[in-house]
Amino acid sequence: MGILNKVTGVFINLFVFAWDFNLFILNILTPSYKPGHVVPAHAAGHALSWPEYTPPKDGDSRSACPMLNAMANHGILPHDGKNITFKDLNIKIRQTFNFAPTFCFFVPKFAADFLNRSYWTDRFDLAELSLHNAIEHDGSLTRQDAALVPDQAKPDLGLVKELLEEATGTMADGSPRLTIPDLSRALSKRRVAAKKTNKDYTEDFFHNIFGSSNSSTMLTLFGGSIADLTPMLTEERFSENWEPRVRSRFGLTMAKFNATVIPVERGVNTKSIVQAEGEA
Ligand code: HEM
Ligand SMILES: *[C@@H]1O[C@H](CO)[C@@H](O)[C@H](O)[C@H]1NC(C)=O
Ligand SMILES: *[C@@H]1O[C@H](CO)[C@@H](O)[C@H](O)[C@H]1NC(C)=O
Ligand SMILES: *[C@@H]1O[C@H](CO)[C@@H](O)[C@H](O)[C@H]1NC(C)=O
Ligand SMILES: CC(=O)N[C@H]1CO[C@H](CO)[C@@H](O)[C@@H]1O
Repeated sequence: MGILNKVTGVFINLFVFAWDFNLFILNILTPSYKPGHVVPAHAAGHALSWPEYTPPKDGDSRSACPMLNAMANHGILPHDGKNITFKDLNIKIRQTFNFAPTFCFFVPKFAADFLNRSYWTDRFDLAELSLHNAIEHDGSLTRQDAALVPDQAKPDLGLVKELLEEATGTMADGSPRLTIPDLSRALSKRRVAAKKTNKDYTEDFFHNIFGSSNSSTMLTLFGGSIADLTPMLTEERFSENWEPRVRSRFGLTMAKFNATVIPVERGVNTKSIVQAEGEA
């Protein structure tokens, strides 16, 4: 990347963070959407009704990201998962998950950059997002490490089951809920297990933060609801009558999201897992 591109990149990021903070404040000042009204009227999933689910067919492109795969499975992104514009990804994740426009620009831009493509004009296939150590990293909650299972397109149902079983909280209706400490514990266990089974295991602060932020969406947008996370993580399917649990007018900002991510990552304690295994 040329120096001009780098300088432009820094300015874009500063602009996005300032914009994000403004939206964070606007969200405090404006009333939230009423339940049932989070997904906009012209978008798929409006009024709690999602387009039909069709599992991926042979040859369809899928990624290491359960939520993007689910969007393709419901035809919100092209069902074959191919030839998607970065700009369309921005619009679709905003409508579907009520992420703030800042986040919806930032992540696809980040993906375009690591694929050496233009955010503004180029296209991608879902599988390309699984490029190792770009966003995809070792120690994920729903995928075995890429060194062991190179095709990251499908969830590992054993890992998903272990994750869902960590839930100790309860939803308002009494059903099980994944809490912040549950998620920290699940990440700790996965990092210890991945380190043991994958001789090429790598971990760094940057990817740890990615891991905890990616998984923190389960607590924010899904409210930790195991009933909603089960179809999403096992079949990559939206549950009936689902809508994002963040109802803020300007969507889930990065600033607000950080309030969940940081405690999750701070709660990760791989030492205590190793110690407990040693004693057992
Ligand atoms: C612009 C869009 C996005 C891109 C490029 C993207 C990309 C990715 C990638 C590459 C991974 C794999 C990381 C790993 O190795 O664990 C991932 C994981 C994940 N993503 Fe996304 N994602 C996007 C949007 C979303 C959205 C909108 C949600 C939630 C609503 C989401 C939720 C998750 C979750 C929960 C994981 C963790 C799965 C695990 O630990 O196994 N992502 N994402
Ligand atoms: C991707 O879509 C564009 C615009 O519809 C089209 O011109 C192009 O041929 C498509 N590429 C592939 C590989 O299908
Ligand atoms: C992008 O370009 C960089 C620098 O030229 C190169 O190292 C990297 O492998 C390229 N990435 C992809 C996905 O092509
Ligand atoms: C959120 O936290 C990440 C990592 O700590 C940081 O890079 C980013 O600037 C923060 N974003 C905002 C909008 O506060
Ligand atoms: C939904 C979510 O939190 N996605 C994050 C996954 O990790 C990448 C790594 O940069 C972040 O950019 C995304 O914000």
